[in-house]
Parts: sequence; C-alpha cells; structure tokens
Amino acid sequence: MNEYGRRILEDVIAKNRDQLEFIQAVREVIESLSPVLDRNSLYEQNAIIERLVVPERIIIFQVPWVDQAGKAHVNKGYRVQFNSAIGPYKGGLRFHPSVNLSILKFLGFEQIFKNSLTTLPMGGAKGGSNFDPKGVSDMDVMRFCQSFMRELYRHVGPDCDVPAGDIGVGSREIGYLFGQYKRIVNAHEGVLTGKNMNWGGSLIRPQATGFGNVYFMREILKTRNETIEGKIAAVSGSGNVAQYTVKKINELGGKVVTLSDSQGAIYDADGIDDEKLEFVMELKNVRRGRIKEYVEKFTSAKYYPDAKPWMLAPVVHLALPSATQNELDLEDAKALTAAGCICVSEGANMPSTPGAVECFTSNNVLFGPSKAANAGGVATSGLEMSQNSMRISWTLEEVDNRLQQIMARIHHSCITEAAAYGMPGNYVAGANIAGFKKVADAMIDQGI
Ligand code: NDP
Ligand code: 2IT
Repeated sequence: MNEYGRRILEDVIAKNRDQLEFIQAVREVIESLSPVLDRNSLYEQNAIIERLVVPERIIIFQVPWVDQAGKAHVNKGYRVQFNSAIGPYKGGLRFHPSVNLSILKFLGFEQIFKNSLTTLPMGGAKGGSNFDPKGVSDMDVMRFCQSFMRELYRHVGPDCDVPAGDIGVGSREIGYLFGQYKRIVNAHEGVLTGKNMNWGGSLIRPQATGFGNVYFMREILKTRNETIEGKIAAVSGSGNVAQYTVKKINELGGKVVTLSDSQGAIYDADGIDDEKLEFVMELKNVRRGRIKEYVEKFTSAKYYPDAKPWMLAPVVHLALPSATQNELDLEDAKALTAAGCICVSEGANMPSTPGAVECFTSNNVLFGPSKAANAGGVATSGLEMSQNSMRISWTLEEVDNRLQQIMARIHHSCITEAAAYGMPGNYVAGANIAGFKKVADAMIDQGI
C-alpha cells in the first residue's frame, strides 16, 4: 500500500477505534487509491486524504417529542456534513434504532465518492436518528419529524445541504419534514428530495435506486455478452430499493426468487411477478407489515425466520443485496458462488463484507460496488434539485433516459479508471478512483 495512504489509514483507525463501519469504508477507499497516490504527489502535498477522512462538520442534537398518549420521548439526531468540494452537501436521512455516528460517518464518506460519480454537483453528507418508526402511528411519526426538523432547519437549505430518504425515511417522512421546514423558514424551496410529485418531487425518484442498480447490472453483464433475461435473481430487503429492483428485473425478463426484512426471508421458486410485487408494496408501504405475510398469501413460497436470502435458492445467477450494510458475508458469498452466481450488484450501501467481496472477485464473479451501483437514487435527487431550481417538471421518459445515461456513464468511468491503473474489470478500484479524482482536484483548486 502507498506509504502516505497507509499512514493516514493507521491514524483513522487509532482515532476512531469503535467506529468499525467507518474504518471499513475508509480502508477500502485508501487501498484502492494506492496507485493514484503513487503517481501524484500533489494529493499528499495538499493533505487531501487527511482532509477527506474528517467530516467538515458534524451536528448532533436532541430530538424530544411527545406521543399521542402524552408520553415524552427523546431521540438523538445527527447530520454529518462530510465534504462540499463539488456541490452542496447531499445525502439521505436514516431512521433506525441501529443508527450511530460510525454508521452515519461510513454512509457520509461513501456518499462523497458516489455523488462525484454521478457527474452532478453534489457534496457528500448523511444524517438520521436512532428513532424506530416500526409500530409507531402516522401522527407520532409526524410529531417526531417535526421535532427533528425544528433543529435541523438551521443547518440545511437548497444551496447548503439537501437531505433525502434512506432506511426508515420515505415519502411520508419527507412530507412531514418538508412541512415543518416550510413553516419555520417561510420558503417553499428544494431543501429535500424524494418529495411527492404534486409539490416539487421528480418522476422516477421513488424507482431510481432500484432501477438504477438494474441498469448498472445490465452494463456489467454486457461486458460478458450476458443479459438479465432468463436469469434467476436473489434480492434482499423488501423496502424501496428492493421493490423497484424486482420491478425492473421482471420487466427485463429475469425472475426474482427471494426477498427479506429484518426478521426473515422468503423463497418463492415460481418468482415474484408484478402481481405478487403489488402485494409486497401494499404490505410494506401501506400496512407496514412483515414479509412473512407473503407466504400466507402465496402458499407455495417458504418463509425462513432470522434467515438471509443468500442460501435459500439452489440456483442463483444474479444477487442484488438491497437491505443494509454487511448483510452478505463470506459464507453467503461462497454459497452464492456455488449456486452459479455470475454477477452481484449492490443496491444497499456496503452490504457485502470485505471477505465476501474478496470471494466474489477471486471467483471471477462480476461485482458492482454500492457507490457506483446504487448511485441512481442520489443522481435522480440531483435531477429533482435541477427541476426545483428551474421550477419545471420533466416527463417520466426524460428522467428515466437521463438515469439510464448516468448509470452507463458511471459504468464507463469505473471501467476506464480501473484499466488506467492496471486493474481491468475491478469496479471497486474504478469507482473509488473515479469518484476521488474529481473531489480531490476540486479541493486543490479551492485552496486550503
Ligand atoms: P427501506 O426502509 O425502504 O427498506 C429497508 C429494508 O431493509 C427493509 O426491508 C428492512 O426490513 C430491511 N432492513 C433494514 N435494516 C435491516 C437489518 N439490520 N437487517 C436486515 N434487514 C434490514 O430502505 P431503502 O430500501 O431505502 O434502503 C435499503 C438500502 O439501500 C440501505 O442500505 C440504503 O442505505 C440503500 N440506499 C437507499 C437509497 C434510496 O434512495 N432509498 C439510495 C441508495 C442506497 P424491515 O422492514 O424489517 O425494517
Ligand atoms: O444512500 C443514498 O445514496 C441515499 N440514501 C439517497 C441520497 C439522496 O440524497 O437521494
């Protein structure tokens, strides 16, 4: 490893000992950048890596709220504003009981490079809360969101920081957050993305992460003259990203046989067709139920409590992890490889452990890392910001065409940079190098 990179990595490890997810994300990026740092001493001279691994600003705040029954609660709120070299801070908000600073720093760090890859002008950020929306009424979610924004409003804005959704934050939460921001600031402006269509949202934003990941996988498969048609796919999660992943795979003639949630996984050998997907969408988005209900409706499918999807199907050609970080480990990767998997493309952020990634690459399984593969979501958020600034709305075809072009361009950047540094076909290195260069060069241009 490059000596400068190694020194900074050791420093990050020493200063963030308990932040395992953050260290995991930083290690991967610094390892990939080794040949870039070897060739260009300007990055060390300008202390670029030291500056990239420390957020420009972290805001941590109390979120007190009172529920319907009059009981008082307090949660922790965060916004990690990581890097603003190429545009306003941009990245999602996650509401989940597991949320802590390590997870938000890893997500914010990844977001810097992901946003750079989209070619749109967006810096990197992430935020959220340890609030658990499961089993909480709509009105209590509203009360929580209002309290969260009561503090966050002073740190965000359309030219400063534009949050969006992530786990536990969908159109319902974005609506409540926006309503509170507008009330306090007295401005109807593009402070959040993922808004509903009739008050400033963009067509295709709800679909964009899942669709974008399948578009990215289509590009990867092309390099081996393969297509999605006729392939069997394992998908994890059953939320926003998973749902639209299934939708697009169905459209392209593939068959998805698994889904999951935090309590278990289902295997449906007949495939989750559009009609079954409609049921999943109603179950998850409206009734906010559990995926195990799928097998009560479709009795030929099987439910596996506490299981992940990776070992359930005897044959899997494609894997698209779409739930959460580190949900696919070495054992899962071995099982997928043995089941005939030829391509993995990550809809979730950092879902594969380093051991799993190593297993895929050493077995010649094509591997699309999250910061490239799931960039379609934030890219379409960038398109929503443009439409808000221009006060116009593009058609569905216009946004979808732009999304497809962006995913193809990201694929091209990964391939080109990986080849230029002697690692052909290594999408992990390609994505990290392409994302890094634009941000690092902007930081040098702007001085210290
Ligand atoms: P949702 O909240 O809509 O869905 C999350 C899904 O993942 C649910 O099925 C949830 O199960 C499951 N899940 C959450 N935590 C865990 C866990 N610890 N173990 C197992 N399953 C879990 O979120 P999204 O679909 O939006 O996000 C999914 C992933 O995609 C995340 O990694 C996110 O960072 C990433 N992503 C999202 C983007 C977006 O635009 N939304 C953009 C780019 C990446 P349950 O229902 O039980 O909670
Ligand atoms: O991880 C991600 O890229 C997101 N959750 C979407 C961020 C955004 O600003 O649309």
